[in-house]
Amino acid sequence: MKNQPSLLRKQDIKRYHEDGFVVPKYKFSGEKLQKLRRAASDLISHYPHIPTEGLVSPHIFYIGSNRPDIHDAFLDICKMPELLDIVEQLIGPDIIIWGSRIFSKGPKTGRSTPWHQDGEYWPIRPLATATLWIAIDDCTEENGCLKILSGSHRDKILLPHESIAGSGAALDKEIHPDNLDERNIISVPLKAGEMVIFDVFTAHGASPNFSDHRRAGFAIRYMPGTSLYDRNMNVGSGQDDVQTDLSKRALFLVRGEDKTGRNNFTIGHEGMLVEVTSKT
Ligand SMILES: O=C(O)CCC(=O)C(=O)O
Repeated sequence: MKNQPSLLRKQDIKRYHEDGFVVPKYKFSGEKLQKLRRAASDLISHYPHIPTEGLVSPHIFYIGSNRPDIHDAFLDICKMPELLDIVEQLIGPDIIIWGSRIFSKGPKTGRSTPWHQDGEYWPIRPLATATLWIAIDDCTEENGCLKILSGSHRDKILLPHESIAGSGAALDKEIHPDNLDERNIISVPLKAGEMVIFDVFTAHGASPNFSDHRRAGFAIRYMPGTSLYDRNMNVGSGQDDVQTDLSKRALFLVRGEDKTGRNNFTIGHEGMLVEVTSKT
């Protein structure tokens, strides 16, 4: 992993651990950014019935699709050594890709992402994951860039979440505003190709897209091989409108080993059923 251009500096690693997130110097440009943009626009145009804030784990083949190439392109991106080098510095040498998602919010129509901690939704114990979120478009305050509650990961506790099912937001639960200290909220505007990495306990959200410009990002979920993806935990999809079965999610061991010896790497690799229950 020596001399990779993406390596985080000492102060970046410190920032991630202290604040719960970091924007690295490394960014996608040229062919890599083109590849991500092409894959995202192919995905969005090939699945017009799926709400664009909820294109779940496109790195896994969608059952019934005739475009495996789109899903392969996303898997290639998730496995890029530059990204794995960054993640290794934060979660250690044993790395499992277990999820990803395109969050694309159309001009004037893109929905809010309620304040939440990802750990509230995920069947991983001990809870651990670094999400690497890559901007596909320029993300600004106006089009709904990510907002992060700095330091909210530190105690490794999940704040109470309330159901907002049926509200039309991109997720179905939110942290009550009383639990969010506004002084610690930081907006994270990014240029296309830039990225932010945040911890599974870091509270975050985003406003609706009020602008004339799309705001799309690709989130990749990397968990350490010291955690178990627990297929017996009964968790919902976290969304009103798109359902997938998290107990059948495919896992990809991309570096090191499964230290738990209990993660299952065969389930789900034939493809994933993505069901749209309503379009809000
Ligand atoms: O892109 C967004 O609006 C939300 C992203 C998010 O919640 C996540 O990646 O966990």
